Amino acid sequence: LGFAQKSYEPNWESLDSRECPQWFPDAKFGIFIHWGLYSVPGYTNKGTYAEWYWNALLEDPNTANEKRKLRHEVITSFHNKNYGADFKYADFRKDFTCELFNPSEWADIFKRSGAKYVVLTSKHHDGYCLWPNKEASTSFGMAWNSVESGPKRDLVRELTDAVRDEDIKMGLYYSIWDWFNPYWTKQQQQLMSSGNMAVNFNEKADKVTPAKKKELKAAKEGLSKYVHEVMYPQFKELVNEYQPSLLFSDGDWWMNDELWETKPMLAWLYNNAPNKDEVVINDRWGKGRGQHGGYYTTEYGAGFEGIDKPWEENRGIGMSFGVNRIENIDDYRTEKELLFMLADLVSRGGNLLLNIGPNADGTIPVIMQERLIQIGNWLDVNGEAIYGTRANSESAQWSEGKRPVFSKHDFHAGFPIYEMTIAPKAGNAFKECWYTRKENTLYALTPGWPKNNQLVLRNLSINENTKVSMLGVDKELDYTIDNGQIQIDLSTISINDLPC
Ligand code: FUL
Repeated sequence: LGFAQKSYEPNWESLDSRECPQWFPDAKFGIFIHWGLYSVPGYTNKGTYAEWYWNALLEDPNTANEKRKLRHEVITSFHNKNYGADFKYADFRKDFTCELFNPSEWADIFKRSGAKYVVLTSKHHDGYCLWPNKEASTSFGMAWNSVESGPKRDLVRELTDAVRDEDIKMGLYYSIWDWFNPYWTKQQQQLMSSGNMAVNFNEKADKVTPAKKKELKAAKEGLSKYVHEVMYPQFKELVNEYQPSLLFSDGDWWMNDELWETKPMLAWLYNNAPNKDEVVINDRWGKGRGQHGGYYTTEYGAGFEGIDKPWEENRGIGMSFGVNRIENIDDYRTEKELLFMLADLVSRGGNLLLNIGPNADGTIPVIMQERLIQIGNWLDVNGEAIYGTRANSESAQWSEGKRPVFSKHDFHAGFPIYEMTIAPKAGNAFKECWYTRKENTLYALTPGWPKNNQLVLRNLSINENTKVSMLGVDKELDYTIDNGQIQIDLSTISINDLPC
């Protein structure tokens, strides 16, 4: 008998027919890392992304919307005051020193956080690479990678090895969009720095002047050169050399998947990657989010509900991905908020990819370390209700009280309103609860201890043979069932029984 391996074609129907490898929906919790030249200034106005520093600096305020205009002004004045108007973004290379970067210390913290995967920015939109490659050396006409400049270290290699040593999956973020790649034409570069404006290559022939036609042709050639001479080689090198378990593509919205030529690249990945059975991809390949790819993403958003596709919400602990040094304690999510967020996302079948923004010297801000360890301490006891679970679609969720209200996916949205999930309703029992499921076990995650030690859950199909217990406490709990309502008696648990 011959078992032919399925081979994938460069179209979405074929690519989408590939099941997302199981390790991903089982993992539930990952750590995102945004680290690069932008970590040197580590600055932006609150509520915007610090890793967009260069773009904001070069932005044309006359064509930018209000929000971008403000960011441009704030960053320009900060930059001129502290570095001088002649100081170029590329000059930050000498200060991206990473002299305190200790990959095994990072990996140890990740291990203690309970994260099952890590995703590092191998190249963000600024094009600067954290691994050595020919394209980020010669095509820029200057050293545009961390081995030939900055720390002189292959940061992707060092972190990949350390993370794998801790038995955590290593993934890479790779921006297919590179703002100011020299292969872009002048016009393209201008467009790139003036907002999220896509080049319209399809302008109607009768509306296009000969000069514009020439410009578009040059832009198209520049793009194709970029795709074939920069993006493809870099992507293939990352896959072959580092064998990332996950590829988080980004920056796709600027053009469509035909122009980016991402489908052939993905068919190559699925057919030829050395680790093709385990590699997972996200959904940012030029066809909108939540449409195609291995799993769907939201960003500072609410995630999804009731879909079969694996998905992941990604966000910072504060308001930015790259470190923003002006964020203060109140800008960071608390332990409780993060745990509620995790429980809520996982109860709907999603993952949380929580971002940290290390400093340019290679240290991780201590508050970020602390939050990760706090999550890990909770997962040490309660991980069984998280890892490897699935959404519990059968039983009611949030049977009483309101479900949280989330802001719709919004590019720079603040925080969804998790607060309201916390407040207990009047009465003597918490009714709010998140459910997850694994085989025959249903897990109920409650946001607090119920008054009178009586936890009431509704609309669950439970019978007298069901055993009820609390994770971390070695006791069976008594309960009564009344009309689909189950009342669990927690009075036998004393504070000393609780592991955390
Ligand atoms: C966005 C990027 O523009 C942000 O800078 C960040 O990397 C986030 C994860 O994706 O689309």
